[in-house]
Amino acid sequence: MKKRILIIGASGQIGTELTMYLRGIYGNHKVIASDIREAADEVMNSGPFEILDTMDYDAIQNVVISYEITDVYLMAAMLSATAEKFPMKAWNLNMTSLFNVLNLAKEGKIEKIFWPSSIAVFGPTTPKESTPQHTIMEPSTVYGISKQTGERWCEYYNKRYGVDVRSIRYPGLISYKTLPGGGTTDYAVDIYHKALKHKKYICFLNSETTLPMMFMSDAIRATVNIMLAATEDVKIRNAYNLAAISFNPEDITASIKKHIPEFEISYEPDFRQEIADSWPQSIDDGIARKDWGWEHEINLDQMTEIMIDNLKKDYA
Ligand code: AKB
Repeated sequence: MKKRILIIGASGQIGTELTMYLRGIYGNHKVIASDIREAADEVMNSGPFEILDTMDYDAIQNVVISYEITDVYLMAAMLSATAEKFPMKAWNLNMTSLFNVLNLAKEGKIEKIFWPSSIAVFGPTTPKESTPQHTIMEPSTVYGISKQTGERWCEYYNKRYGVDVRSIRYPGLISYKTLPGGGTTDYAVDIYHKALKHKKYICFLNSETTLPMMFMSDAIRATVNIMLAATEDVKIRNAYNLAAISFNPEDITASIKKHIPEFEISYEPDFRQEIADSWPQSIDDGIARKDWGWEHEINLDQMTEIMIDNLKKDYA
């Protein structure tokens, strides 16, 4: 099967690990990494890399044609906290990049798209516990509005033009390889670095802020599995709810203390508290489990062990 993949946003938190995972499946030269800036060494040194601005339709089209790309994973986006500071920039980036790849598919230049949505599509009026797939969606953040609008356009391009676009609503993602940037859930990565480095962490969310989260290996498997699923099994063409674990800063602190007993957390909530308070605490992902067999693997304590094992050498 002729498959050639372009990852846009390969320098980011998800893009870095997704590139390496896909290169492991399809071969290094079948997976073209791209970003507006250079990526991690393992990405740069293991296969093709292109500097690419996701806002530039012609530049994306040139890469698609010259490498005979079939599938695009569009991972470039401005996340929730940064988007509140730069609303128009976030809207332009998040929407233009999506239209660029949707239109390439509409014109028959690529076959399949993965585009990430987020739990940010939900808002303060959404049921907070076990948030259903189909429910009230009144996002109150710039990022959430862009993701919800993006979902509507994905479904529209699928129904109207037959574009094979697939999407999931990522919860907060935790990884040790690349730092996240500009998200509200980023504390759950930063806390491990600070626990190892200073044995202390000042959290920008309060102790009771429970949010849906997931370890990166689960998120990467979900991403690749929805792209591998038979077309008829991907019944939802806006974005699937996806869940693994839910925890608050107190829960993650207790988990870290099992390895670093002297670790201490204190709280100084900032503007990100309001964003977090508008999001669900847990997600019902039963439809993703039924339609294309989604299953998560990593729980909170397992995640803590993996994070600490992999980061401790950086702070020894
Ligand atoms: C963010 O915090 O903005 C992201 C997200 C939940 O989509 N991690």
